[in-house]
Amino acid sequence: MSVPDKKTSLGLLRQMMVIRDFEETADKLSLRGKVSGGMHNSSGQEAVAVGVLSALAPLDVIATTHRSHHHTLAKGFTSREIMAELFTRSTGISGGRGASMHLGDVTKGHFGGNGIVGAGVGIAMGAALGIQQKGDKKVSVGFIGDGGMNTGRTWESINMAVIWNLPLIVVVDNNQYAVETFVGRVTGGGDLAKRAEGFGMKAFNIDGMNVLEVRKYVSEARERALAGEGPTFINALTYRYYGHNVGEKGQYRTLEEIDKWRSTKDPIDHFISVVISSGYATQSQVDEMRASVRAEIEDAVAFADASPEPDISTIYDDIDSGALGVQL
Ligand SMILES: Cc1ncc(C[n+]2csc(CCOP(=O)(O)OP(=O)(O)O)c2C)c(N)n1
Ligand SMILES: [Mg+2]
Repeated sequence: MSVPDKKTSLGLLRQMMVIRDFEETADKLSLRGKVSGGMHNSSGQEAVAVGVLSALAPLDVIATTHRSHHHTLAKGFTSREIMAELFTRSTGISGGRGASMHLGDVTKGHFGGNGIVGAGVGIAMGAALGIQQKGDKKVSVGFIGDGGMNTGRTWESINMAVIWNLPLIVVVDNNQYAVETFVGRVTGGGDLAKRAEGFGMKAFNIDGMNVLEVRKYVSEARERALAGEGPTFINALTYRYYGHNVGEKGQYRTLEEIDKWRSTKDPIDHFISVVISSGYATQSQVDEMRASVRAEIEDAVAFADASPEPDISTIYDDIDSGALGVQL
């Protein structure tokens, strides 16, 4: 795997560190009641988010899931505006009206997270249809969890993307569990890429703990989509380090399993060794980077804490009353 230039590589590393620190900080704040409605921690899954988003152009579209802080940070939204949204403050990415599961900004190509398992691919497929009809030079990425792989809407959407040759990339952020259910127990045929191939699309099972591998497969998928060669399916194998949602006490996997993934496969540790062996940074420079990330997240928390709650008069902002057919 060829390593990108120094600036790009250090950017990838820093972005993964930002996600890890953001999540571990928000997790603790959630347990202290600061995060409205709880949250889903993506620690362990940084390479999927950063690999995908670093291969996209700024206005390419994403639609995501209930676990979306990492995708949203990697898309370029600030830790301040995302932390403020978790605190439901007016300075948040969704104006403080969405909280953790509804981060989004359609004007910047983020078609949102949502709490309906499997919905992200359908939303991204619709966006891809819009892109095709307008003739835009963009792609749409639908993130989905392994649990979402066994919902009907997902495959209906994939089928439409294939027959209409849409510029869609489906990325399975496959952390191997849907709440307490191991993916292998509920996935007929086992091999997700083969399943997608059966729908007539290019499909790959890849290492979702390796940021460069994710970036490479998504770059190639994007090139194909822009060349009019249609959708691609990418199943990125990764692992979540914490419970399904904050506070969950998992009894469905062993501590040894978690420790094995963390100690041998961690995406940040792995990429630090790549950056150091490429001569792009010394260990002490990596430590400095970590300290600057810590300062950034502390600043985000202070910003969120100091921000006001949204005014009640904004409650219907960003809701399309025409689409709902009602007067708001
Ligand atoms: C349609 C639907 N069914 C069930 C649920 C309840 N639910 C919430 S998260 C989840 C598991 C999702 O697992 P996965 O797709 O692997 O995503 P992950 O949580 O691992 O990121 C379930 C079943 C839901 N929110 N929506
Ligand atoms: Mg999962």
